[in-house]
Amino acid sequence: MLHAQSRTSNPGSGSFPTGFLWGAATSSFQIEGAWQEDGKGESIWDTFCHTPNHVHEGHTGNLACDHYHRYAEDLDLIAALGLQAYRFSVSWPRIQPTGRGKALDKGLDFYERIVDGCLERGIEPCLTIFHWDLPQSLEDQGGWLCRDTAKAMGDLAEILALRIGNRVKKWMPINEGPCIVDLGYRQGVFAPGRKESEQLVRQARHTVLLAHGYASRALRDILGREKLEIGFAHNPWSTLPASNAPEDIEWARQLFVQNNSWWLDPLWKGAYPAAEWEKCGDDVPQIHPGDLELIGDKPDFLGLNLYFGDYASPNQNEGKPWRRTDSPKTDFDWPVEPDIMYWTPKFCQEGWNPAAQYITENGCAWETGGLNDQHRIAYFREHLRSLARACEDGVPMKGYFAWSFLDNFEWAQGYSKRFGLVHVDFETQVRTPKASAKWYSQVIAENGVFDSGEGIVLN
Ligand code: GCO
Repeated sequence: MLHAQSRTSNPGSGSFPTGFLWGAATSSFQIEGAWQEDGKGESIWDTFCHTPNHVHEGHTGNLACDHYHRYAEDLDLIAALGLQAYRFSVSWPRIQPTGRGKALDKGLDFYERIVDGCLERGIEPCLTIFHWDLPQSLEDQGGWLCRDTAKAMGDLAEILALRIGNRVKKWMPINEGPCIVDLGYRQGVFAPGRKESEQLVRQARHTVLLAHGYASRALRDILGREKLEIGFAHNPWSTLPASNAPEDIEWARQLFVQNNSWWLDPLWKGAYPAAEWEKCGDDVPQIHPGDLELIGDKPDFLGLNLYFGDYASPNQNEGKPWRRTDSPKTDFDWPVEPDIMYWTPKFCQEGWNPAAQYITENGCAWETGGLNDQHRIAYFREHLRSLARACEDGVPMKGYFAWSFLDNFEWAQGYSKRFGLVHVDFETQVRTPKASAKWYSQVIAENGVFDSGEGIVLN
């Protein structure tokens, strides 16, 4: 029998600050389908799925959850569940088929309907500009190794600002830089499937940061800085203290700050981490004058996508972080470590002091229980309890987005991993809220986690 409870943070009161924002998240490629409709161009994920042996059993995003046609029903469901905010992304090639030039009205119309549909239902639309579905044509011209891709994303931000900017406050130009770069350009397990040198991987990271910078500048110039909350939705490598001993906490904190400095220092300190930079010798990215000023115009909030973490102690495993084997594992084989929700926001606050933080994603893939998904409920319960403690300790945590609203296309895993609060029958496209959706509605209504369940127990 395995229990997953926070190992190093005591259960707090479970209540959240007044005004805390509760939502759920999705992304365009994972739910929309309609891959060739209304002039949409192909994205690198279309190409990747259509190339044999890249995605589980050859699954594609061609239909996905057919959200492109069922968005109204989906927004009704979001409203019925009592969600206060909906985080979604736009498909760049649906707006600009080649990633450049005139925008397609039909593409923009679709996102305008989403934004207005949210507002009509009292839901705050929160927009991710780039959640990985890069126009193939931009990839063909160099993709994230090419500065022009970053500039093009600035143009896309301008297009969006002009059409729907007056109705959207929270924007996240980039979702999960590390996945774009490490999985797409280093390991090649995500689109576009490249396996580049470390130097080029660093170059890609710089371009992604630059894209965040250009997009943020366009939004702020057009819409006014004071009207916006621009965030960076980051998936940090979380190191957690193996115990509450001060030396373990300090060790985990140092490792965390070091491991995430390549991404977060440029954004919040306007510079790459000098010590890490020196370790690269000549294999550093090319930077143009002004780049770091552009990138370093601080985001208004840090978004954290948190799923699992590793433990660390200076006295164990030669100081190197390790993955616990005695924690329950989700269908993804990710260990369940509720401590991430306490320590990660705290370490981020200590490392970069963002003005605000949101959990922009958190959730688990579990088929166990089907619609009666008690494992998922337990996962959310334990993670939210830890998060409540981080709030009580003073982290300026403003909201939480469950991943995901719907079961959807889980990238290289295709439809084999279900993260949804709402079940999708991919044959019929019928949506059915799981027990976790109802449980989450209650959390939202009470602005806290007050059920009496304990831990996650797996037999
Ligand atoms: C991500 C993702 C989601 C994934 C989720 C589960 O940003 O990694 O935003 O697209 O589906 O993380 O792997």
